[in-house]
Amino acid sequence: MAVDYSLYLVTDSTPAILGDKDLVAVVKAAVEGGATIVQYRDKTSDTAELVRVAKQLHQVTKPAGVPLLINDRVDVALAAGVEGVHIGQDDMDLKTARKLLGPDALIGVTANDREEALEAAVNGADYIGIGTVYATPTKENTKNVIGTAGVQHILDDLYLYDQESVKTVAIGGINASNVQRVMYQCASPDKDLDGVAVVSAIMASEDPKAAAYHLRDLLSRPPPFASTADYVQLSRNDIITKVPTIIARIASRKPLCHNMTNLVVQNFAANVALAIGASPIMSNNGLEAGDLAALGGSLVINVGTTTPEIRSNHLKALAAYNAVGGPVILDPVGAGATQQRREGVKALMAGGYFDVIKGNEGEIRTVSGAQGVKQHGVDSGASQLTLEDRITLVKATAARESNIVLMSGIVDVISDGERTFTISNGHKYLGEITGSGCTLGTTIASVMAVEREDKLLAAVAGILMYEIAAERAARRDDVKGPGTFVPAFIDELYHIREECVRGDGKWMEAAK
Ligand code: 3NM
Ligand code: MG
Repeated sequence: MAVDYSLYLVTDSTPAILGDKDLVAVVKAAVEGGATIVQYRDKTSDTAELVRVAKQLHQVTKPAGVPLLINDRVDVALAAGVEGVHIGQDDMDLKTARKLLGPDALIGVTANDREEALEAAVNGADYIGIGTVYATPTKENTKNVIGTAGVQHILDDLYLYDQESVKTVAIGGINASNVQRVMYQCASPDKDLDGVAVVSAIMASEDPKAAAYHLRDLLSRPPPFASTADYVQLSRNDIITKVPTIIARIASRKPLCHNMTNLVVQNFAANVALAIGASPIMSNNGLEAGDLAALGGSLVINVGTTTPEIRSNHLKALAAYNAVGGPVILDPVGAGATQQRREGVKALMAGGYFDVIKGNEGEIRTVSGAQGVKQHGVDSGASQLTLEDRITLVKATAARESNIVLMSGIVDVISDGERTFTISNGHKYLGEITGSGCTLGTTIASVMAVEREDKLLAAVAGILMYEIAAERAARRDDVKGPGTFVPAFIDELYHIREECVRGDGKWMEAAK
């Protein structure tokens, strides 16, 4: 019998989660709402009580065709005659459990890393519960928070070692706010996740039926921010012909470009947005982000001068834009410079989806998880990687996050995990003024608001407009250095926009 793992309910009888609700009634409601498999998890009751409750639960799950599994206890599963067990790394070993329960029983195993997952798969587990995805108060002593990247890594390995037939669910901190993103970002190119396991998202709900129904509904479709277009190859010629049309669209649609940016560049970023034809709003209030996201624009989150309070605003805004699929760019300024920044960037990436993550070499290395990246301030500093290594890192990080990663530098590297480009435009004056990285984010976000089909093309368009404008400004006779460069740069962004509106795309010939 094929088992549907999509919404896996793990029960919890502790007052902190169950409250004064009745366990059997909650499971009944959850099954009515659409839970597809249930695990009875009770770490404290006596054996007799476990068997008694398991039988009651089975009377609820069995008529619905929903398998019931018992956590840890093979003896209880046998006594209650349920469909199987779920065993952790400290419980009875899988082979013995299989011997006792027989070939038809469902047996699942918890795995934290690739070794545990592969061992479970090789020894015949029906499914693997992979976690802990996100830190959760529901389970004490979780060993490792592995994030969606960790889950994806395990799925990669299961495929690589010919274990793709084992089913997988992710567990830990999954709820309605992140379930679609978890499914989207955990998927590896060759093996998808089969479902999610939740405790508190259903067990702690006042209306478990509605909670389960809502989760099932969310699981039935991709997140609003998922790429809809299939990857199309983009030749240099495609880019040259498409970019001016896309940029002309900014001027005609005047998309809202919402910047939650640092104290240093507020004014400059607003001027850049205006110059390219977007409509800037510089709001750091997360509570109004829902209203702003509804206007159909895009969001830049720049952590240049962030604090814990600002971060909570960032997280609110991120959720609001994710909910409607509005493009969001993360600028992890100085990500590796301090412990606060490293943790802050982690919290943001765990808290929502970024369509684009843009940063310099040190920042992107930190985002990718490299340890001990030396970053003294927010400046880029000298490159420590070869171009080849930068390309490999950017591509792998984009594939891992299922998004777009841009590593800026003398040569910019940008990838969506499948398609990778290098761009060599720009001018050294961009490194001599403040806010050039931040306002590149503003520019890319503005383009992304009007080019929703191909996000990579949108980001490339933003970079080219920005960097070619810088080249043109630096060449002007009236530009003597960084000070005179700034107003000339804003002028040239404006001129390029006007040329695009006139249908004149000759400026794109400078693209390198
Ligand atoms: N196992 P919630 S995390 C039962 O990592 C369990 O193996 C985990 O609870 C693991 O959905 C967890 O409320 C609790 O976050 C998940
Ligand atoms: Mg256990």
